[in-house]
Amino acid sequence: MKNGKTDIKAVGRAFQIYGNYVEASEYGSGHINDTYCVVYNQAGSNVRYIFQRINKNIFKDPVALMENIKRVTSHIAGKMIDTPDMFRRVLNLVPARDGAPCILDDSGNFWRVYLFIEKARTYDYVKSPAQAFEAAKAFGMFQRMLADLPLPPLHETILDFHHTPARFVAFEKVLEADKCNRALSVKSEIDFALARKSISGLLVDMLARGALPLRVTHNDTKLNNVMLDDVTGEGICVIDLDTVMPGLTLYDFGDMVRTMTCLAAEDERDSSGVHMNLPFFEAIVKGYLLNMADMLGTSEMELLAFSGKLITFEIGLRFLTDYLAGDVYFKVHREGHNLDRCRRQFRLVESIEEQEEKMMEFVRLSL
Ligand code: ADP
Ligand code: GN1
Ligand code: MG
Repeated sequence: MKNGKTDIKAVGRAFQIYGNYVEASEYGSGHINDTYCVVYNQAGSNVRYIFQRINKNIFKDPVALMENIKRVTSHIAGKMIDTPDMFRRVLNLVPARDGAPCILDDSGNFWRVYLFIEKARTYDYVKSPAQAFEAAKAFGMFQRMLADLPLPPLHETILDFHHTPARFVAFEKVLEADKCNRALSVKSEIDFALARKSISGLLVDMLARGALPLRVTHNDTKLNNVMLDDVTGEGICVIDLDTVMPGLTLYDFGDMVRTMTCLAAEDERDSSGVHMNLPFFEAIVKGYLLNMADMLGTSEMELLAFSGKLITFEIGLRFLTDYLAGDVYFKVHREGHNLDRCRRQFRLVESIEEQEEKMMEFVRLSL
């Protein structure tokens, strides 16, 4: 496929892939990288691979990022040596011809290749509490397996990624500049954000005074970053490892609440279906705690419900910030896309606010 300047076949030649190139197509619904499904014929069978062009505007040091991914995937693979389908349970990097985990093409873009995980898929919105349970269990297991990752700490691939107060400052800056003249038309969203500024710092302040531990976390635990088996529905592989780095477990748990308790898509325009559904929350708590209960401290447990509200607010704020800035960060596919996403997150924040007590009660009963 030659898509503009993208010659996927030439990219593939730089990796240790056997067989004849067949075809390539854009793949998935991620907001950041460019992902392709690429097919090779290997001695009569078609075999799929995932090719990804790393977004260099967002990831300033792709080499450090790939070093993280290599360490994380090797560590997990090391724990699965005897697991029959281990190649479906952890991402497998295909090395470049020179053995490196990625290549730099002539246009200055970094590419990596993964084995395609077959007979499993990701979902853009949640369908049942059972599915939420499976996804949360997989993310919990992922964190558990990384708890003993040897030092040194992983590289911070995006600085202050889940520093909600820093996200608030970024929002205030673009609001002040209002370079696309959009602020007037989104006054109610801006007011919504300003009214909740006070919750922004709660988790990072606790971290700063040692009341919450820094751990190895995924930092992008949305539903479509975990692959569920087509037959059993089991969460088999956590993917999208660009932001695995030191972080707070609560932001990981919170993003599950954001993406696995609401039946509406992340960019749903019709707000009538945007609710936090308690049975889904309960399923996430159960699934996550199955692998993490003995590792979490009391403060982490007590803030599980709050974390869902905070990150839903943070991501909504990031979508609003990007809308005001002129859609420069997240991929958009229609006019007002970031604004739709923001509204959907903020509506979910309200729904969580209405039910936070009940959510906390459930967590307490689970202890
Ligand atoms: P982004 O950072 O842009 O979100 P992801 O790494 O999440 O990119 O990949 C985008 C999508 O591609 C995923 O949601 C998933 O559906 C699919 N995908 C990614 N890696 C694999 C893989 N190894 N096997 C099969 N599908 C994959
Ligand atoms: C982005 O890469 P993707 O689409 O899985 C973003 C996350 C947001 C998410 C919102 C590196 O995730 O932080 O929560 O969109 N990733 C980055 O859907 O910014
Ligand atoms: Mg993704």
